[in-house]
Amino acid sequence: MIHKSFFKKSYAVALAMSIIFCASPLAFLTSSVSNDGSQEVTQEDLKELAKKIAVMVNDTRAEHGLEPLYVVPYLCDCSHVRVRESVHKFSHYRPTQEELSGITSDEEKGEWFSTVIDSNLAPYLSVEENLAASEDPCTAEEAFGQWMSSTEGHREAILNPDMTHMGVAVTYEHKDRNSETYRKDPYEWYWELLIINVQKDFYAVDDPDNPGMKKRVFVDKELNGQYLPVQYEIVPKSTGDLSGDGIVDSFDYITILQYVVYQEELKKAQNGQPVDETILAKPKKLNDLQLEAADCFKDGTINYNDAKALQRYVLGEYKSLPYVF
Ligand SMILES: [Ca+2]
Repeated sequence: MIHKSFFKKSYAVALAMSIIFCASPLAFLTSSVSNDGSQEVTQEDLKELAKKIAVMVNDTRAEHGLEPLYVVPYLCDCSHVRVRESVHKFSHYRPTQEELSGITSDEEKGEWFSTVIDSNLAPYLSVEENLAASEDPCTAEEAFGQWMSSTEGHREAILNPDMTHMGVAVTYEHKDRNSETYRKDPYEWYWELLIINVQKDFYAVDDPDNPGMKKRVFVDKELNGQYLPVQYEIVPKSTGDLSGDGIVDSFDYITILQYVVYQEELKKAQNGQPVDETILAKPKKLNDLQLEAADCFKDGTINYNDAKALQRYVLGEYKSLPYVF
């Protein structure tokens, strides 16, 4: 039995807070503004903004040749807790009970933000937090742009190649324009991005170089409910069209083949059989729609037969997909 403490836990805390000053039209909300400046901001509006941030994170990572981060519902909940805390105390230290009840805030008092994550639910090796507060109005593009042009670790957190999963939350807190609070701190929009590097799963497999011996191989861990954010998603136009360009061709075949090869290798690892570690090191990620499109026999499983069916379709042997016997 290999002990978990094999991994050293580090808090790569991006002390990454930024204050954003924005002044562009509020084009992204369908909400109304009332006389006192307060807005009807719905949970849907806030979720939409959070999604935009998640998509921008992955678009930016893709531009830099990095793997996308999965969004995890649990991490989004953690992020939501943190973004609400930020309204009371804009800091990577969490507000104390006193501070939450409005008593003066001490910047360096309280627990680290990382305590918001239960490491049993999201076993992380490192965690980073980007915070932003902005005046009204502000768009997701501006909030994100501010992080990317920051020199205080925000950009590094987003472009950290080791990171694997994220949670995002946005909140709006109306402040009375005549209040002392508003004069001191005119921020009404708060943005929070949690990025973690999840500890990999490992399996003991037969070591072909040392007969009778086992060796450890590592594979990416899946967190409950994880998904690639929607606007990042490829939307297949038909069964077999994994790339979403409306054509079923050899590129789609290669994509499904890579996916199947990875899955087969993963199965071998789980069964303790010798594996090709170079394959396990690069998981092929498909979104739910792609998985549906990859199921060429519509039998609920995806394996070499589906890859073969797709190939036969590309070669003209099968006239249509899904293939019906
Ligand atoms: Ca295609």
